[in-house]
Amino acid sequence: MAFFKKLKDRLFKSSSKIEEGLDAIVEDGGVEEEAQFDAQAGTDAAEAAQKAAAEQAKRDKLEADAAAAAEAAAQAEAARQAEAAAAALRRQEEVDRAEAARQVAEDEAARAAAAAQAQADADALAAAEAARVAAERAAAEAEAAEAARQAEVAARAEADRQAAEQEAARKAAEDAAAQREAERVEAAAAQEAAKPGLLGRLLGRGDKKTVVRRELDDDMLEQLEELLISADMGVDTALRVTANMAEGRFGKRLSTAEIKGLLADEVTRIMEPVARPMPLYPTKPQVVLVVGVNGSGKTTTIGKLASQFQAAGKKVVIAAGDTFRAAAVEQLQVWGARAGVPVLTAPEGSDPASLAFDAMEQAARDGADLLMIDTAGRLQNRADLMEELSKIVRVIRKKDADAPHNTLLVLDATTGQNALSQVKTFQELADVTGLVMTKLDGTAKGGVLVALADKFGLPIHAIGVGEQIDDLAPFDPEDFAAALMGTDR
Ligand SMILES: Nc1nc2c(ncn2[C@@H]2O[C@H](COP(=O)(O)OP(=O)(O)O)[C@@H](O)[C@H]2O)c(=O)[nH]1
Ligand SMILES: [Mg+2]
Repeated sequence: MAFFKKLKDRLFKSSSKIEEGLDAIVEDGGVEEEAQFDAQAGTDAAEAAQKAAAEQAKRDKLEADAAAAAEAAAQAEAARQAEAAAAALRRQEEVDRAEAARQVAEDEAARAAAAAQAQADADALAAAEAARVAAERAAAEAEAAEAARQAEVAARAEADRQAAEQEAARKAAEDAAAQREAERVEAAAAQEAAKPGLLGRLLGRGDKKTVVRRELDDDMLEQLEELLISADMGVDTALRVTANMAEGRFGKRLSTAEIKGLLADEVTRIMEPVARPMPLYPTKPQVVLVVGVNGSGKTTTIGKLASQFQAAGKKVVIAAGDTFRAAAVEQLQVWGARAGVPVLTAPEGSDPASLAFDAMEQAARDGADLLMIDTAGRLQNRADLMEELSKIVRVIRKKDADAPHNTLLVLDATTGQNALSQVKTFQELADVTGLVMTKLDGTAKGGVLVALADKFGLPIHAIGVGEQIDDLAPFDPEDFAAALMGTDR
């Protein structure tokens, strides 16, 4: 994972040409859709969650509104019923009270009449008068009691009405607060959902509420082919990759993230069989001949490899076989010193084959595990170069009939499709057993490595991602495909 981070940061100058081009292709004729969760574009899950939150807030608000309305209706109904009950009670009490007064008056009158009867005639008038007075007083008393009761009922009703009013006001205030909160939540959710959309667009990533999808048709397929070709994948490989990716998907709508994932899968499938580290044999010394055009990175790669093998406990010897330039020898000596590995040199312009022979003897004497032989890469005169390489091979075979055990062809990723013709040429000059591709940090393309794997099937041992001693990495197809397509890992 640490390496992937480095690869992602360094490879293709941090952003591959393919990654940038894909967005443009999908947006050309693509339609913005509500983001739906899909396993390929993990970011869509966040979008869906945001959308769900906004919808939930909306639902919650509707529910709160409905509840508030129901509450208000229930309250009004309760108030109405209470009022009706109070009125009925008042009416009944009035009736009861009148009846009671009448009864009292009657009783009183009867008693007065009886008294009058008993006292005979004498008091008859007085008694009748007294009875009248008593009846009048009773009626007045009853009337006063009724007035007091009525006043009390009225006061109670007024108090109830005021309490109901206060409760209604409190409830209304509560409802308003609930409504404001619901609106705030909804607005926040909407804002939250809108924010990453804008950012997502700027970054060209999928973190948006909507996702652009384009229906896969011939036009789009052609654009994808062109994009892959422009990233040095070569026509044949680009056609194969896009055709495989499109199989069974015509007419389907695809997002950039989905296309990246599908293309990365295709690239991984092509690269997996060739991703193999340089094989190590028990033979001592194992002879590694390093070939490639001038400037491809042979000397640098030898330095990096020697350092790695040395660190892994192998005893390494280097032969500075590029005797054509004095600077090349000095450069290798610097690398040898960095890696802590002895470097055998010969005078400028001397025969590299005789240096190789001496190096075989010394490596055997030292009990070295590995002898790495640097070579010149002057392709200007192919016949000379071929003669030089075959002479080296002839000479070292006098010491070991199976040598060289590995012939590494070093290729420069920034030369693009040219790397394909270099493989053809060097396969004619030498028996190439594996590839190292350098300078993948120096290009935004890198598709040529896919084309190489697809066309030649030669093992890819390592990739160079910088000029420092630890800038040589084993080749990991999944990491490479992810970095090439811009998918996240
Ligand atoms: N950025 C980058 N530069 C590299 C890489 N490998 C080699 N170089 C540079 O490429 C140039 C040529 O490398 P050299 O090893 O001399 O190539 P040679 O002529 O094949 O031996 C040098 O300046 C190296 O520093 C790499 O992986 N990344
Ligand atoms: Mg060199």
